[in-house]
Amino acid sequence: MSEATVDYRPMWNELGLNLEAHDELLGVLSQSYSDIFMKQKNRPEGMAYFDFVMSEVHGLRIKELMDAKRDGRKIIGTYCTFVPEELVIAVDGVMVGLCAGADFALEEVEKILPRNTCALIKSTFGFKIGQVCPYLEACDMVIGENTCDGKKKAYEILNNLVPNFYAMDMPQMKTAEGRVLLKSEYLKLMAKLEELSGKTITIESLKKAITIVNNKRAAVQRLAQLRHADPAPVSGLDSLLINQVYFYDNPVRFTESVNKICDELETRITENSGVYPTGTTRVLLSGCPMAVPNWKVPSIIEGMNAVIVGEESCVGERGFQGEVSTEGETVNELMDAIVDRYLQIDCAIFTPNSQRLEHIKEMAEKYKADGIILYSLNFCAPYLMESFNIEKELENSGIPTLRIETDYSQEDNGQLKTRIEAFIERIND
Ligand code: BJ8
Repeated sequence: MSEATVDYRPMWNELGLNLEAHDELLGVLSQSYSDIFMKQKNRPEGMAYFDFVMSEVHGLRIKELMDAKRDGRKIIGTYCTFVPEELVIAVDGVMVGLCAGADFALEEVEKILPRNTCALIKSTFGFKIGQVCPYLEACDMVIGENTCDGKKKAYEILNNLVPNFYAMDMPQMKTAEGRVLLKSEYLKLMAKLEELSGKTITIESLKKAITIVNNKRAAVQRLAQLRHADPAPVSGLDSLLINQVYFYDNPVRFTESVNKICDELETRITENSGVYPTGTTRVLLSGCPMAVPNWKVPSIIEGMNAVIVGEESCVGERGFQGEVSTEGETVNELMDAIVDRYLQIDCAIFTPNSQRLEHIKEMAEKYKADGIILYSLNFCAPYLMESFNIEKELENSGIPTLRIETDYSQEDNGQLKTRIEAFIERIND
């Protein structure tokens, strides 16, 4: 997305990218980034860092990953917030999120996956088949988790396309047996990471890694809390962007940059200044994760003089809540602490998943949301199924709620705009 002065093409070539297709992708991303983000008014100064990261997301950050590889560090790609970054950092590895938020090579993808697969999975395949994702190509190991049926079965196919693919099983229920399964999967993953890196995880390396990730989570949680203010000190779009960068950036540098912008937002709150006027309609978004560059629905909402005040999503509070205790005296005790924290993630793949509804209600209250938009990708059975009951429960509690179902195309823009506009009018009546 950059108007890069450095020529990264030799590096992209070395990674085996299709340079022509990659240029095309960067062109589209660059345009939508400037249309959606750079046109916002009164952005916090601290957003300059995240604009820079995005401008170099396929450039400087990839160079950093390649430098790390040359230093013998391993790059681990993931598709889910259930993969503990703590374990990767504890073997001095670098973890990167691989979920993609744009359609690519759709025609080719639909030759190997059913059409009625969610956009997030199709996009993963499109970026691989089209050879346009330098993160994926830089990975020494790619971890796929058995969460929803779509991912689970798609990974059987991805396994043939990606070298060093590692499948991780997942429980479906948060029972004692589910906990045992998750712990045993985390122990297997730990052993695999040790084997791959040639490093042994020690109590010291694991404690240090836990602290790094706890600090990163604490920073994004701090940002989330500041969004309770009216006027909102930062837009939902910029907050989402920070939450998306969470998955790509160097964790320590990211944490510092988020804390820096939080300092600025605190000053804004003290001065009663914000990005939108006081009393602007406040919306909470809840549902499927939004990976870069999936900004479609947030930009529609904020284009209608409403502000998004929180994301109940894995690219948001669902993914970042809770910290891992560093209290243990052995690696095994710390592994228990990791399992305890991760088992709190209220993803819709779990049954029952009543915790999620409670969390949505809590967030609505904490961030003073006037209404909630339940966002699901087409064909995402877990989130679509849950959305009916959640809508009913929220409406019964007096919280206006809108259920939407969409994908990564722009074809339903008009319809979404009409429905979201009507919803905002309903809230304001
Ligand atoms: S912990 S939300 S990151 S699984 S949209 S692929 S659910 S059909 S992404 Fe997720 Fe981990 Fe859960 Fe979070 Fe399937 Fe739905 Fe597609 Fe989805």
